[in-house]
Amino acid sequence: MTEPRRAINQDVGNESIRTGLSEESIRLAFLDNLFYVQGRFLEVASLNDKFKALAYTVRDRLLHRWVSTIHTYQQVNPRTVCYLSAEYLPGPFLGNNLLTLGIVDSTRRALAGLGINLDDLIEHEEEPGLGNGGLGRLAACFMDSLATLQIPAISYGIRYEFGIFNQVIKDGSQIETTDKWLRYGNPWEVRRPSIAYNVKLGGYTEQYTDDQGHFRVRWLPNETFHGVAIDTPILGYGVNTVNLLRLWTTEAAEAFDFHTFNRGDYEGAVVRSVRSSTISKVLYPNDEPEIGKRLRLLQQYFFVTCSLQDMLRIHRTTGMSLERFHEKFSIQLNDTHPAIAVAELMRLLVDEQHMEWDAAWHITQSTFAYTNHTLMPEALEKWSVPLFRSLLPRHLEIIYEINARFLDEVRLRYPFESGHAERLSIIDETDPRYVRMAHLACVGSFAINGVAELHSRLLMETVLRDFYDLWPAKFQNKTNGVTPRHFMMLSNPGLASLLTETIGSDWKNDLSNLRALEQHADDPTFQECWRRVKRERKKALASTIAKLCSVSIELDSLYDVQAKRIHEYKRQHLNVLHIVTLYERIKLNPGIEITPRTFIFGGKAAPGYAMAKLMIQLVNAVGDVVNRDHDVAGRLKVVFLPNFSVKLGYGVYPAADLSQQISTAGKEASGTGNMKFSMNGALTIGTLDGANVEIREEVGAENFFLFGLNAEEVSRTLSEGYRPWEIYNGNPELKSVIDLIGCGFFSHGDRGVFQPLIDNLTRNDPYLVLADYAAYIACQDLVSAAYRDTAHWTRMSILNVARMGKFSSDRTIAEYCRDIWRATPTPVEL
Ligand code: F58
Repeated sequence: MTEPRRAINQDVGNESIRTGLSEESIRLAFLDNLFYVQGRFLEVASLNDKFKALAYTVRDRLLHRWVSTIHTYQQVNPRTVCYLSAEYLPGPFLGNNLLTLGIVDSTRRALAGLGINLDDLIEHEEEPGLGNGGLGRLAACFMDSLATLQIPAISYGIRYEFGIFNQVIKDGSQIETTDKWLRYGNPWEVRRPSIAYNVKLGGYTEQYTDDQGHFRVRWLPNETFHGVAIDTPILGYGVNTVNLLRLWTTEAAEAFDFHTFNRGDYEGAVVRSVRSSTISKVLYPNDEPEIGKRLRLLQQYFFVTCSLQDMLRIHRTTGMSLERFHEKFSIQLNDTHPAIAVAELMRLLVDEQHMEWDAAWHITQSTFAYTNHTLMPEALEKWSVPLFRSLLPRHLEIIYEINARFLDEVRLRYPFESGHAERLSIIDETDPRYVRMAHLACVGSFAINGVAELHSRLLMETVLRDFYDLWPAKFQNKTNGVTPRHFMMLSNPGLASLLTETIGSDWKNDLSNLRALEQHADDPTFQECWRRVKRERKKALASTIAKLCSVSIELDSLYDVQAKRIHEYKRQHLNVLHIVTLYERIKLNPGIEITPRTFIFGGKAAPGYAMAKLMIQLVNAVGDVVNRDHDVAGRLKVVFLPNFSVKLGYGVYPAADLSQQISTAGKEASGTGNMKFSMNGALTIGTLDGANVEIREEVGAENFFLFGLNAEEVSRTLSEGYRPWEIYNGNPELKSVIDLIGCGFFSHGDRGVFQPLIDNLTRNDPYLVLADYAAYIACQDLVSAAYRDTAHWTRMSILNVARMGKFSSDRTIAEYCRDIWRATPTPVEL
């Protein structure tokens, strides 16, 4: 039996086993945690017991740095960035924390000494799926960069009990199941019962005059509950800075409502407490906001009020006057989901702190900055005024007041023009009236930014044009980035080692140093190593695919990957049209020379988005036929990887040869998957959309496969009366592909299954799939030819990686710090 007692309170050499980083300390700490936290001996411990024992061991070391960080901040009182986001997708923590602490190797050896394989424990971890896609993942990349750049920051959000649903593919269709990520406990979080705030809801407001004769308003809610903080430490790479991910969970203010209980309504009392505890239960699995979802507005208000109350508490501890709140904090609104914060901060300052309106408004407008992530008009959040009034009556009054003052300013600015006030108003005056959250965010913020150059320009020209005319200086661009720690070092250690051997390790903290690779791009020996790394990752992905999809794939085929949320504007169906085109070409001409390809898809569809679900069905239906057909064996395979996640992404990005970024130009705000692929040596086939434009600029047009209409051509085509039917009839290859799908060839003769999709494409085609089809196919033919020239392909792959420096989230965060937050590094000594 392994002796845990040996470990208790022991020091190893001059290290404490709680904090030491040596192999011996880690091994003893592991056994200690296994026994005293899990109550287990090694001999009977399950994989999960071992995972948690290691996680606690690592967490101790994080907490050590956390204490030092807090201590430093207490002394320095630095300016602090507060990131408000309804979503976070941090991925699994274990591997990353080992990496940032620099103890991967010592931990591996410590465990090996106990007969445990570290990779099994890393693989075991279930990730928090607290987000839908790009927006939540961006927030996680930002946390890593903020900590690595030593910027004091708190990321606030919601600790959903159930994250994004698990996707199961049954008979080719998506089935959703509950994500019970907390089932076996979460070793990374620290619950803070003493950091709890009241959250009020509903009721009405009342005017009164206070003792000093001031006119005031009070809010008399009909419900109150608690938000409690649950913290996760976020350590920067190679530094001691630990920032906070502070997520709020709901708790009934009382176990149950005694007042109601005493009146004999036991059930009513319990129902109330159950109702409030549902607020942080589940993440909305949509990639568009759902108008009228009461619970969603509740969630937004819930996490915003807890976060602002928390900032006010922290601010009080600094001894600074309330008038200087905006000097201490800069608050970033991650899209409009937390935009209610503008009204809530006003309420807290005016109603609760009894500040004058103008002073409070000055603080509010100096504190907030707003990031927009979408141009799609249907995705701009708005709440009906009646719903808003029923939940947040005081906020509605405050918004009306903000709006009245704002519209006065607008009328002064445009005295003779009609229409501006109506278009800019925070309230949309249609029946029923709506609160436009993007307008509230714009009015309440000192800075507004898009997430790629094209997106920021289109924002200024289209959805926020009137705001841009009014306040051009507020507008900025901050092109997204992703963290190279997660998406290169952690997920592609083979590539990371090769890079470090070749150019040294400076690239890890400054990705622009990858440029030094350029001089090796044509070196045959280096190219050989480069291909070996890629091949290893392709092999690993092949075995994942064999396990998850029971499909065996050819290692030498071109891995052609599209992994992202399923949406018509992202055009997974355009990808399928290409697959069917190749399939038909082989069937018609079996001897045809074709570059062998494996098409890999991954991504979830919103449960209520029928067309997206049909697109998943189409991928699987085509895959079923293609993968079984002996005529194409060895040349085409199609797989749909179920339940795409950050963790699966770690296996996918490094293995890809080709990255599909084929959205309709003008629709994808930025994209970040495009960066992850390219950073790992995949070449991109893409449109001039989002950050693709800048990726192409950086890597060079000759190393990027561009096709399709640009954003201006897209809007012109649509406004001139687009007729997809004519394109369908005018292109025989396209027609025969669509007809093959339509005649039931991929659906056991059932012509009905894919008819809605075909009708949509041939009659309506809002995302111009058919308009771009011919250009896409021609471009894919170029890809196929290019892949056959191995040395040239490898050169392009190397140059892609070498020129990706711009797309590190460290660069993005440095720009936010400089241009928006005015935040500077605060180093922490241990
Ligand atoms: C994404 N938005 C953009 N929204 O689509 C993508 O282009 C961009 O790269 C990324 O943000 C980061 O800037 C996105 O992921 C959501 O998932 C929201 C979830 C909640 C409802 C509204 C959409």
